[in-house]
Amino acid sequence: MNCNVMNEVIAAFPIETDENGRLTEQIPYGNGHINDTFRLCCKTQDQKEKNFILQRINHDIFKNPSQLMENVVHVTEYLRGIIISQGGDPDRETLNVVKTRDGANFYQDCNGNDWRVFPFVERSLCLEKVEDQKDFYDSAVAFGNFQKMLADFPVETLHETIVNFHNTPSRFQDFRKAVWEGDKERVETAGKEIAFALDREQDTAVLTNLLAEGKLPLRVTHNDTKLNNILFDADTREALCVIDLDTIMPGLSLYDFGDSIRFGASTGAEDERDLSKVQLDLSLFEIFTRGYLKGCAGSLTRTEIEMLPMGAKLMTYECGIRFLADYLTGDHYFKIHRENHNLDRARTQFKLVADMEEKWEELRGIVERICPEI
Ligand code: ADP
Ligand code: GN1
Ligand code: MG
Repeated sequence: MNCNVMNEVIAAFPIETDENGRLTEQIPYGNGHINDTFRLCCKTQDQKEKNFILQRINHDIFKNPSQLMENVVHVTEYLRGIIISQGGDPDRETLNVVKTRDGANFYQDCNGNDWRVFPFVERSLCLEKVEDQKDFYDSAVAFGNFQKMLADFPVETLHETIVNFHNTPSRFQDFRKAVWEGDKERVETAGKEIAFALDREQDTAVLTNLLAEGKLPLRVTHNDTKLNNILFDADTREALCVIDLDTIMPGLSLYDFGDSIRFGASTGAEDERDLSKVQLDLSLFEIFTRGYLKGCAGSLTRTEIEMLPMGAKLMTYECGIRFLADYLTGDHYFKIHRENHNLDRARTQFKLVADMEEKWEELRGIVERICPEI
């Protein structure tokens, strides 16, 4: 990053960089696959430390940053109101957008890149994997509660930041195109994985069909409920704040449930190369299910509950075909940090799908045990 551009960006926000306050450090931050994130450390006039998150919005992926930021501001202001009415702390329990000095939601630099700033949530932790089952349970309650808090949000005001984001049949078409048009050598290397994905075409429309038939309700959902998209309180270790709000859109509760399971209930990392380490942990599946139902506080319908295992399987499969399509077409979407990174990621997702298929009756049994009425 050109230092002058960074200075230009930082100067656009009311951050302590004037003659009295000063910016002490700017460091690349976090493990997101999409945006470029920095932590800005500042010293205020009275020598207090104040931190911010500065992010370059990935505009190859988010084509309309203005609409995206409108969603984020609208949702976070709405959540602020609810958190205040419930006696919570709105500076820690939701993201808050720092407007530019001109009052805009984001800043476009001289190269056409779009930047936004959030106050850094202090004394918080971000987990890349489940370290303690309670963390996973708490994250489930928080994601369920997040959906519950947005139940009456005016959904018609939300922009669709990525069209067909969790439309699995549409993702499947993109995947098939990537197989046709992708790098020949890579298509050959990934022959086994491609066959695995193509074999499961018939599953792809299960949820979208139920939605079209009116059997599943459309809700305001987060759509990217990885464990590292939630902050925990470093003192109490309780789930504190749902972050990464770029994909808040109308969706299915099963998308949020499923995406959390695919990431958090795996015994291995998303990019683990040793597939013998990757399985679905049934006790984590159970714990997350209990927490999510608690957070949703009775709002899920019978069909949604019945479909929880399918949500987990389809979100894992969908993520797998997205990683694989990106590998085949040259790694332009997800950030990679090593050769074949996206292929490794696709392999873990498919390993998990296969394991879920083997454990299918157990998954259904767990849901039935938790909700005997279905
Ligand atoms: P991406 O879309 O690239 O995943 P995120 O918005 O998830 O970007 O941010 C990347 C990481 O930065 C998060 O996983 C978290 O560790 C950290 N982070 C983001 N926002 C905040 C915040 N307001 N306070 C503290 N940490 C944050
Ligand atoms: C991306 O931004 P991040 O890293 O939280 C992706 C998700 C994928 C996830 C896989 C906007 O999430 O859809 O499930 O990677 N986000 C976008 O780890 O595509
Ligand atoms: Mg993220």
